[in-house]
Amino acid sequence: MTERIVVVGAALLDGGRLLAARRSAPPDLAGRWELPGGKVEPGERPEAALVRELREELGVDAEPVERIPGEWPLRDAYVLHVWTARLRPGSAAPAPLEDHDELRWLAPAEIWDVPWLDQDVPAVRETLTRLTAGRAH
Ligand code: DCM
Repeated sequence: MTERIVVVGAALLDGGRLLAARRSAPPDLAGRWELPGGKVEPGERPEAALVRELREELGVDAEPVERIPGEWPLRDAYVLHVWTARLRPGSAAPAPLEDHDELRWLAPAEIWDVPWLDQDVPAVRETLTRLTAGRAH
């Protein structure tokens, strides 16, 4: 059986806005926007992977809040899981340190202003539902 590799993505929320990150690589994904994150390493808990990836990619100190129900297939054996997350007090502001060349905090009315990766769209839609219901901040 092919091993399934989980990629964790973060719906990072602050003040009712969602962080979107524009990929700079690889060429077929560059220019599209995603929920930042990356691959869970062998033996690593997904929540720990999320915190690690956000530190590496954005320089922030974040904490996972809750899993968005569902999973979405990526290329090969990868599958995307998404958590909402927030910045811990005292965290630096996010910066595009690797993988991304632009970041935007999107208010609910702006969520669809950027071309998201297709596979991220269902999780973004679910996050928007939570934001507008006032259940995630
Ligand atoms: N990926 C994705 N959506 C995300 C995060 C990652 O589709 N929100 C994909 C892009 C890569 C793979 O997962 O094909 C691994 O991501 P990375 O290169 O960031 O480790």
